[in-house]
Amino acid sequence: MSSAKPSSSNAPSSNVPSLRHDWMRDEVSALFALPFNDLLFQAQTVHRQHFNPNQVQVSTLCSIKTGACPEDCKYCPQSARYDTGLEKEKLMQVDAVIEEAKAAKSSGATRFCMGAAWRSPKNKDLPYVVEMVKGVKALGLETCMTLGMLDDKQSSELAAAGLDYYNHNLDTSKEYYGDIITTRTYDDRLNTLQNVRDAGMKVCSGGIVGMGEGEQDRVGLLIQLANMPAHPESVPINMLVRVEGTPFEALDDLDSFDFIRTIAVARIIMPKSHVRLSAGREEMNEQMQAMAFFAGANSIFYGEKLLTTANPEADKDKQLFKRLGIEPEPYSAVEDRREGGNASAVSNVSNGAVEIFEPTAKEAIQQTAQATPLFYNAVS
Ligand code: SAM
Ligand code: DTB
Ligand code: SF4
Repeated sequence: MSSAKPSSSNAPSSNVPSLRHDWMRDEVSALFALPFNDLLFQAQTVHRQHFNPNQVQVSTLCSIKTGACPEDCKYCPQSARYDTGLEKEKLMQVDAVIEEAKAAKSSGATRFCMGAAWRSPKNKDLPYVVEMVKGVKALGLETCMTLGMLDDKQSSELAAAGLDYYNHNLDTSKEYYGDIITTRTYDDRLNTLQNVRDAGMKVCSGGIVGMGEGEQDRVGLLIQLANMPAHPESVPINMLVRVEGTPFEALDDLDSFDFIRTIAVARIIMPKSHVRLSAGREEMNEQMQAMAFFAGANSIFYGEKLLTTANPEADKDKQLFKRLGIEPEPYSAVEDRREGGNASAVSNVSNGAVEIFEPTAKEAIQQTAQATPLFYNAVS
């Protein structure tokens, strides 16, 4: 096994297949149908060609505007159409958001994701949101927002403010979408993703597993994402959080292996994207989370709350990372991963051959200690 560091060379590797954007349904279905061990082995092999397998990117969520959303997404506790007992809240003050971001940074997050229960932002709200982006970015955090649908002007304004990522999930396949949401279309979603790309922001887009969809809907979702002209840099895979009062409160348990398979297939067909083990971790035991990391998940939401529902306690995640020898991904490692960017900075290229990246324990400790001391110190 090599202990080579990631090369800073720009030389392309002859052994790493180039990214594909022409995945066929049959091919992706065949990945889902692989024996579980074969699928995980393939996913882990691909993962090691592009990422340090022992690093996981750490993001913290903040709900900047909660509840009373006019949309009818059947999974969502924030829709005004369902009685979920949620207290609605107006748009947070900019200062309060910055305080939350400071706290997230000091507990080890490198990205701060701000979410609003809007169909789309109103132009009167945009100046406040822009100030939030600027303030959070000034703290040295990556910024992400999820505010609903954006037009081209709003996208450009957010990009100009310095917003790094925009989260906008496709949620499921085009075919199943109408069974989940009727107040907007799949094409509305795709249009916003196009506006985000055109404005030069990085795309965070994924979906939810466990909404009663079939395997072909998971295939359809992942093909939709992978066949975009550029893969989303971040692909959140959420396990449905069944919230009382929503139409999906009593759906059946999801088969854990189907969830892990979805992560593994996402890893294989979008090899350079961060795949996020997103909502639903509160319901997962540590073994399942470890399996998700093995399948190629390399990002999490960190902190006791997602937007309105529970997430594992920060200390629990620190302990889990420690037990698995996982370190938070340093901020520097998450830069410039866009397709066409310096992609080989994250794979290990030596004389055209791919080496599997496996840092020595000492290297791993040094990297982490430099990157996110607060996260690391708290568990040492
Ligand atoms: N309103 C904006 C929108 O829908 O794009 C942004 C906020 S919305 C809550 C962000 C994402 O959270 C949704 O696209 C969905 O994928 C995810 N989500 C919402 N409720 C969920 C639940 N109960 N379980 C899992 N994921 C959920
Ligand atoms: C994403 O894919 N999942 C996050 C984030 N993007 C915005 C949201 C999960 C929400 C889970 C339900 C809640 O806490 O309200
Ligand atoms: Fe509104 Fe977003 Fe929830 Fe849909 S997912 S109801 S758009 S907050």
